[in-house]
This record gives sequence, structure tokens and C-alpha cells, in this order.
Amino acid sequence: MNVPTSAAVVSALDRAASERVDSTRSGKLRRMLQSEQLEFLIEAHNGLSARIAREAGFGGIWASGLAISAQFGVRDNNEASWTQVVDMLEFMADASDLPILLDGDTGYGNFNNMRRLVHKLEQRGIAGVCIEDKQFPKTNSFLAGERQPLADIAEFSGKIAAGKDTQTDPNFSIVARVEALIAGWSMDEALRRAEAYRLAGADAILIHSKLSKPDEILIFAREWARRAPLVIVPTRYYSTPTDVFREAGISVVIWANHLVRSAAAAMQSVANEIYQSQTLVNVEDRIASVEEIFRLQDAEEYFIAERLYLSARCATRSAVVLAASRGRGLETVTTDRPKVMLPIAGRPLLRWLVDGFKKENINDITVVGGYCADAIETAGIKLVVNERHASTGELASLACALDALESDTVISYGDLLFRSYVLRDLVDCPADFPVVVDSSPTRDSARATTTAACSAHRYCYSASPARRPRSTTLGRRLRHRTRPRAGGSVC
Ligand code: SPV
Ligand code: MG
Repeated sequence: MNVPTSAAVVSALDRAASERVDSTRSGKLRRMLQSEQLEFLIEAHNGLSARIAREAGFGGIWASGLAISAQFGVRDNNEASWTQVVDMLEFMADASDLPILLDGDTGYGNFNNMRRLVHKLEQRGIAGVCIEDKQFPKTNSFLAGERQPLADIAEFSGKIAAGKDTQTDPNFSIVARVEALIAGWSMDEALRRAEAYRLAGADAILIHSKLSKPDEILIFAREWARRAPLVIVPTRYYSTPTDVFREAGISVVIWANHLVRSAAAAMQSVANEIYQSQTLVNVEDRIASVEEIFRLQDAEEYFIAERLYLSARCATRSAVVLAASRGRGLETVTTDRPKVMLPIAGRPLLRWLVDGFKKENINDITVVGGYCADAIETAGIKLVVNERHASTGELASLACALDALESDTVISYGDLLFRSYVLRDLVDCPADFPVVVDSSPTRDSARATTTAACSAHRYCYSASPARRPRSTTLGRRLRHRTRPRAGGSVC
């Protein structure tokens, strides 16, 4: 037997530990910052954009202060409170497993606010925070940036140190953002600040510029000489080829506001179009389908979970109504409509059925039409048509509704009326295949009466009560009745 040496055990443990770290969000962000190759973060501002960022293939998210305040409809002046921002981050972290770097403005106050912020961000699975050396409340750097007073270097360094001392996850990253170039200070001042912040414990430096050319960023990068990872935001110098950043030794590029801007442009265009044209026809094909929104929300998972966890009483139930044949004996009143649309006490028979199902929380109702199917009112139901209704029977009609048989399903003839307790007892019955038979005698159906009488006192016959989904059947047709009646026994 091979006994592992202690060195082998230690290195296996190290490997396992580093794999664990790599799989955490904070570990992933840290690796992006320290990676030899150029990495990218894309802005997101809510759960939906966070998911879209992930699906596009990005490795991380910039939770932009500008974009989050914009989606709230407020200015990038700390008008949204920091807890409102953190609440939004929670949605983003739920919607996407990407590491999130929060644009934490100035840390929302002094060193103490920074400590609390780091604590709360760690609790919510946020991978890191970037703070900028301006004063609270800040204003966006592209709005009169040169007039904005910078923070005192020592005070800002203390804020970084306080954040680093607070974090409990060693991979949580604090990025220090130098605003000296934005505020019109010299390159020397920018470098002096960056070095002070590095010494205070910053994991990376974000150097910001508002010029349309990358010149000052490139000078800074050269002078900085990779002392710590460098992060840039090329919003204004966007025409610079990305390889220039690679060659300059930049670690991470942040595409800082492009999802909120694209969303705004799309919404403006569609809102204007709908307002002007007073119709949806011009926009339907150029916007996301409702199904796409459901997919982005992971609606499908809900139904899978529902099948697993929701009690039988609350679970989705469906009904199939077999209403394809014209029926014998009713020819004079069914020249232009099927039996299911005959009025009973002022309402079509189908309405009585649908209302009865809905009362029992059966909302997924499929009607199999055939004869005069066009005359079937489709409100609240799905209509499928048995095209061969004249030559086939109920089984062929039921086959047309196979899609509806996913969950517990009540199968009913289309010419039935029943009191609500009949349906309730039927769906409450734990049997695999309970059947309700109308046990009341009718003038023209001696054979059926015999069958029904036999079964009237047998309740919930079941071979194996626990199996699902199951089907329940409302049976024997009503022939010439015109009013709802009480009939029915569950057997
Ligand atoms: C943000 O995205 O909020 C930023 C980057 O801070 S910038 O708007 O360029 O200042
Ligand atoms: Mg910002």
C-alpha cells in the first residue's frame, strides 16, 4: 500500500485550498486583478443586467455607481443611500455567480463607514470594493471633475487600512481609485497618491482620466511600473485599441456604463415608437420576447421546484375537457355550435365548467374541440382541435391534449354539470385514478345507471395512492339536462 508522505499530503491540501479559493467570487476577482493577461469587467446595475453580463461571457461585474443611481432614476451624487445600493447588489449576486466589484464611491463616509461597508459586502458575497479619493457626497467624475476636492491622502489611506483590517475573507479586494488627473492635479500627485494607497494595503489602483486619448493613462502606467495591478475605465478614450492597454501592462479594463446606456437608448426608441404609432406592431419583432424575459428569470426552475416541493393540494393542476363531438340527440340546437357552448341558465356550459375548475384552483384548462370548434370561446382555456373528430372517439381527442397531462389532471366530458363538492372530493382523493360517476338514473341510459349504482358507495379506490401525476375522471354524460344538478359520487 502506498502511504502518502507528509509533503505530498501538505501539497494536496494546499492544492485543494487554492482550488476552493479560486472558486469563490472574491478569489476569482483577485485572480483577475493579478492575472498576467488583460481582464475585463462589464457594468451591471440590477439583477437582469447582471445575468445578461454573465451570459455574454464576462468574468466579472462592475457595479457602477453611475448606472445603479441611473436605474433608480437619481443622480450619481450619493442620492441613493448605501444600503439601497447594497440591496441592489444582493439581487445582482443572486442573478449571477460572477464576482462583483462595487463602485463604492468614497466609501460613503469616513473609515468607520468603510468598515461597515466591507462587513456588509462580505456578507452578501460581493468580491471587492473600489473607493475613490474624493469627498462625500461625491459627484460623477465627468461632471465638473476638476472642481471636486480630493480627499486628504492620510485620511484616505486610513480608510483603505480600515477596510483591509475589517475583511474576514483574505481574497476580498479593495481597489483604490486615484482622481488626481480628473481633478486637474499633476502626474506626480497621481503617482504619489497611488503609492500611498498601495502602502496602505490597496490590492489594486484604478487610475482615471477624462481625456479622449489614453496619453496620461499610458504615462502613469509606465511610471507605475506594475507596482500593483492597474485598473482603467476607458469611457472617454474608448477609441484606443485594446492592445494598447495590454502593452501598457494594464490588469483590468472596466467597460463602465454600457449596459445602462444601451438599455436607455432601447427604451427611449421603443417608448417613442409606441407613443407615436399607438400600436405595438412596429416594435414586437425588435424587442425581447416575453418568453426571453421568462428565461432570464429562470421561470422554468420554478415549475421543477413546484413539482418537488408544493403539496398536492396547492400544486398545479390541469383539466382536459373533451368537447369534440356534436353528440346525438341535440342536433336541433347544435347547428352552429358544439354542445359545450350551449347556454345553460344564461351561460355556456363551458363557462360553468371553467368556473368550477377555477374555484378548485385548476387553472390550466385544455378543451379539445372538433365539431364547430371555431365557436368555442377561448377565454381562460387552451383550445386544441381533434381534426378527425367525426371519425374518432374520446381517446383520440384525449391524445390531442397529451401535453396537458404533465401534472394532476382532471379529465372531463364537455357536457357535464356538477356541484362544486364533487370536483373537490375528486381532487382530494389520493387514489391514482379516481373516477366520478353520476349515479342518478336517467330515462335513456339503463346500462350506465347500473354501472353507476354499483360504484356509488366505493370511495377513492386506489392501488397505489402515492404515485403522481395522476388523472381523475369526471364521468358519464349529461344528456338533456338544462340546470346544474347535484349528481356524482367518487369511486
Ligand atoms: C461609475 O461607473 O460610476 C464610475 C466610473 O465611477 S465613471 O463614471 O467613469 O466615473
Ligand atoms: Mg462611480
